[in-house]
Amino acid sequence: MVKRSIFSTTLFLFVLAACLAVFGTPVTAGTIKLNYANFPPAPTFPCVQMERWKVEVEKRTNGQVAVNTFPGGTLLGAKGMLDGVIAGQADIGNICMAYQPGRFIVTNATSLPLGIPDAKKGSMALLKLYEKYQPKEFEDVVVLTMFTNAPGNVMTKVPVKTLADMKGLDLRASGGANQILTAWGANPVGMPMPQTVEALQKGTVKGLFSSLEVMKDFKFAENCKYVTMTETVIYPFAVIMNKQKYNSLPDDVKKVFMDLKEEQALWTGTYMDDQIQKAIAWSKDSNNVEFISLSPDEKAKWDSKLEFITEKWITDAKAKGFPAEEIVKDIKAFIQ
Ligand code: 3IO
Repeated sequence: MVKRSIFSTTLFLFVLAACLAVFGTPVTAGTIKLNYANFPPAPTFPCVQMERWKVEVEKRTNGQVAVNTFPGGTLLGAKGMLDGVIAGQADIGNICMAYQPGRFIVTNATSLPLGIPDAKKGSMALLKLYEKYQPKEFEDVVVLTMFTNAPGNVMTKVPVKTLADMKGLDLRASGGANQILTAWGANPVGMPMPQTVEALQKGTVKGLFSSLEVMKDFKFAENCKYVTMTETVIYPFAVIMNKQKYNSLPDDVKKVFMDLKEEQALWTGTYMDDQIQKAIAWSKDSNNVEFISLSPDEKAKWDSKLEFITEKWITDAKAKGFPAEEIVKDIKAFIQ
């Protein structure tokens, strides 16, 4: 009897030790539950990166943290995201800064026509810019990562080959991209990306100006049979966390989050760039989309229309007290 109980105690301790080794601290498993809100539908890149972050966090905290994700605006929508996270309606949220241009002066400078070549470089430049200037609009939150989409192109129901074709065309965009559409003579219609699905179906807009992965992820290729390659302008995004909630986390969890910040930016930029190639192939092969390149002469005309935009931004931002020239110089340096 005695011998047997010693055996079972030993076995019990052994199993416990094995559990600890494999699962870390089972006592606290999943005790920290975080709600993560996102505004677009689950298959789109902001939500794909959210699911990747969730998996990494749960793995790296040995299950100590459980992340509950809410895609498709089910917890917070595009425009209420930042205030919702500050108020604690969600612990974490993903914002597209172009939707509130006046609120994010520094980070939205990445939406100027500065020649950001892809999402990977754009994402790293955006994060560096944020780290350097620490803009005060993020004071009440903790930034978990930032990233951008890839440069925008014009996706339309009608072919656009010249600036004359752009004249008065109703195109959906947001923030800095709207200024660019205006400069090209189009009629920009501002709305967050998820609303574009209905606007295109109803015909309220004739197309949109954004990164091409949406041709596949939102199935816009079914409506927009033409793409004019402009490769201009990105949209900056941030993932933010409620500050009190962040401060309440154990140090080892905080470290996991901070260690993921740059890695997640790089992962998302890389994923986005890859997704663009897949969307182009899918649009051509399965949806017969025509891709239009501007001739060098025509391209020069389009580019010349944008020259004043950065100059004007510098004047306006300087008047508001921002080191505008330095910000522009930094973005150009960060993308090298
Ligand atoms: C975007 C926003 C949500 C889901 C997929 C997306 N791809 C590019 C964007 C950028 C954007 O918000 C926009 O308005 O073009």
